[in-house]
Amino acid sequence: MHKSSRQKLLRIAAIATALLAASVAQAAEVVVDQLNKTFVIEGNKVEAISINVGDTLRFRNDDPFFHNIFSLSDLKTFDLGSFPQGQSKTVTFDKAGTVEVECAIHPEMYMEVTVK
Ligand SMILES: [Cu+2]
Repeated sequence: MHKSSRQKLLRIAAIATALLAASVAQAAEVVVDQLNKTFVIEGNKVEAISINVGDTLRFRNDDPFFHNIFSLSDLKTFDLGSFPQGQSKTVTFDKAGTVEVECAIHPEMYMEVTVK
C-alpha cells in the first residue's frame, strides 16, 4: 500500500476511535430517589431535570412503601410497575424532547425530564 494512503487510513481510524470514545463517555446514569413522595437527586428535591440523549435514569425507591413510576409521554412511554423500598429500575432516554414522569400510586409526584 502507498505510504500516504496508509497514513490517511490510520488517521481516519484514530478519528473514528475518538468519536466512539466520546459518545460512550457522554452516556450517564443519574440516580433519582423516591423519598417522601418526591423525586430527589443527590439529596435535593427536583421537579425538572435536563439530561442528554442516551442517558439513563435509575429510579430508586427510598420510601417504606411502594412506588410505580411511569410516563404517558409520546417521546418515552414506560411503566416500571410497583416496586418496594431498596429496589431500583432504569429507563434510558434515546430521543430528544420532554418526558413527564409520574407515580401511579401517588398523583402528587411529578418530574419533567428534558432530553437534549
Ligand atoms: Cu409513589
